[in-house]
Amino acid sequence: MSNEKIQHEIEQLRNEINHHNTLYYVLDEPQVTDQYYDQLLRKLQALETRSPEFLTADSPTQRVGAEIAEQFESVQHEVPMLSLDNAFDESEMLAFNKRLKELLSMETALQYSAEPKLDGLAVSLLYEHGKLVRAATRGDGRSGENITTNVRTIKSVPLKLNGTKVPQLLEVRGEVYMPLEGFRKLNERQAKNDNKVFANPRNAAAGSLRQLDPKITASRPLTFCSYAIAQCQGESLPDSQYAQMQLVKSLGLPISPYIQQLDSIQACFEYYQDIAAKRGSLAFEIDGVVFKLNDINQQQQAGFVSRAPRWAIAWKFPAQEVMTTLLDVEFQVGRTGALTPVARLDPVEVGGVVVSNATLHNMDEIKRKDIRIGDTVIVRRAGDVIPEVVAAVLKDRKAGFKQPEMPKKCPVCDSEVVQLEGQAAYRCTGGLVCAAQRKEAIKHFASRKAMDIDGLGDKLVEQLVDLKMIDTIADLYSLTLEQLSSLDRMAEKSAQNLLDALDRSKSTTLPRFIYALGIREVGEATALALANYFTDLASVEKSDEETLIQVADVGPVVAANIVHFFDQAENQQVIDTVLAAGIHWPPIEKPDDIDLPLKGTTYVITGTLQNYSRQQAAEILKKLGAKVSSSVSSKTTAVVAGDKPGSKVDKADKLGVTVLDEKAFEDLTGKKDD
Ligand code: I6G
Repeated sequence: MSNEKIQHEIEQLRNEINHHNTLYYVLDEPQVTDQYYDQLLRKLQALETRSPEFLTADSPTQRVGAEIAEQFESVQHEVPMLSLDNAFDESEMLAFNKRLKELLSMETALQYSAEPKLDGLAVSLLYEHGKLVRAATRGDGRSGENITTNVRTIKSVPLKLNGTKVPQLLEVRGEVYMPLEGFRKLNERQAKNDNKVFANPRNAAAGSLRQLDPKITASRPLTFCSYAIAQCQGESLPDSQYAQMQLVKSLGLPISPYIQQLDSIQACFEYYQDIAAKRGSLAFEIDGVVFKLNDINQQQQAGFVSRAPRWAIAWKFPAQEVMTTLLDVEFQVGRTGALTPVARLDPVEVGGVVVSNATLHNMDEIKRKDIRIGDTVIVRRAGDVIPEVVAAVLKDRKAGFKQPEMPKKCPVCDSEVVQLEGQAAYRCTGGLVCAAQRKEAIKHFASRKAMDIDGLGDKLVEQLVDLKMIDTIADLYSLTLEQLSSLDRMAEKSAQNLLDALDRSKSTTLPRFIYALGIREVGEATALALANYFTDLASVEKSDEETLIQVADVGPVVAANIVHFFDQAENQQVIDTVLAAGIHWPPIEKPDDIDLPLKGTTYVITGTLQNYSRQQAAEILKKLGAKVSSSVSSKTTAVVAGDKPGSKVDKADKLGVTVLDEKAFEDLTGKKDD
């Protein structure tokens, strides 16, 4: 290929990649698969490697710089980066609107532009002739830090602007933030590698952006949303906030998909309520709604006070994180006997709800966060999740504050508490002796996705167990109208309704029944897989671990839990009793044995694989129809061996059984299953 042709192809590829970036990050309308996009990027990379003379800084291959910075340089903001005034209720919003109307001598309603306030970090992006030349933090508003190398790694920030009407100079302000799903995955990864876990997405975004090594920033799921134009030269700007943001969008920069123009302060109230209602289901955290005068002339007329514009306001939501005192830590016993530390708090309002209890997850978390009784703690309640203690405020700590300790005896039944090897959880050994475990098991049995016993709620189960009317699920179906009617606040009609619901629940399905038994780590999907594999309960009950691990979703730990559950005489007795009460389900047809490529083969997996856990590798093989066994015999098709395989490979060699390395395993199964 001639040089000219190469250059042309490079340009075409860059344009195509930038186009797909806009479709993906700005318009939320991707038109190609990730694979196709990666292919384009690799092709471009190959051409640039072959012809480095055509490499430019705005190429989409040049997001991650190689250099690790020593520190961030300071940059002056030509236009100060201001903050926003806050409002906390309708009356403060009305006062804001009134102030503006007076200031502008307006009799008629003011028009506003509105959008959710993302909980991230304010960043300035400077484009010269369409190319990103500088990114900076807010800092003190007059000068911030130059974080260009890090911001270049954020894929939603275009390195080059789109279109024919690109201004000579454009400074856009916006928020860098971390979506919740990415935050959750990042924290999982951090905890697994014994690294710092972030308290919230905002801290995670801040920590990720302030990395001196841009490779670390690149590995973090950051994204960007524009909210204002600070400077523009060489092109004229539209005269409304809303239209300016549409222009920003047309240049390839992401803007809020929720932005709206509103015709009155009343419309602002409705918008706020609407966003507040959506808050829990958004993919990212927001901490309020920002309202701005839509008319840019009016903005200019209104001007600024000290460090904030008079023409904009952030109507904040109730805080999701507040401080309070940790009064005590108690231990709650769950269905499987696991003891969860629960914080008893000085009651405090979080996100609009009074909270007096919060989870501390487990003892490892308490140690990691170094939380002590008496501490001032930060409590967080986001969306529908259970309130949690995220951190202790160390400056308030007094000598003598002690870390809570796991009790040696169950607080409910006084049985011994043990920690199983290799597990973070501590468990009560009381089993069915423990009223807490029995209560939880019954609640689970009655729950919607299990036996769906309408009217048998948590409070009623607790009452029935406390009054010794029922001990286990076996007693549910012999409850009488007389017994139930004798309960506090239970009219005869409600008692009869509950008996009818119990009767209706007898007609169920095998997956529901298996799930309802509450076997440790057997969720709905596993229960369904067990039911489909075995087709009847008796076969599940008598199966061994070797057979159970053939079932999709079942690994050695779950298999051991299942065998252990059915080995308990008390569990068998409970099952027999409820079945005798008339629980039944329709028979399951065994699905036609589809001709899977590895049907009839048996594999053993040993050692440490680089790209898969043994469980993942087993799942891949099982999905292709193979059996997976834990021991090598002459019937074994092959042994898949990772690092440090041990005696299984020796045995395979002796028996003449094939041994596959990870590469051969991938060739056999097609690809990495992710
Ligand atoms: O901190 C901010 C968040 C969101 C803002 C802002 C915004 O608009 C949606 N707008 C301005 C003008 C300022 N700060 C100063």
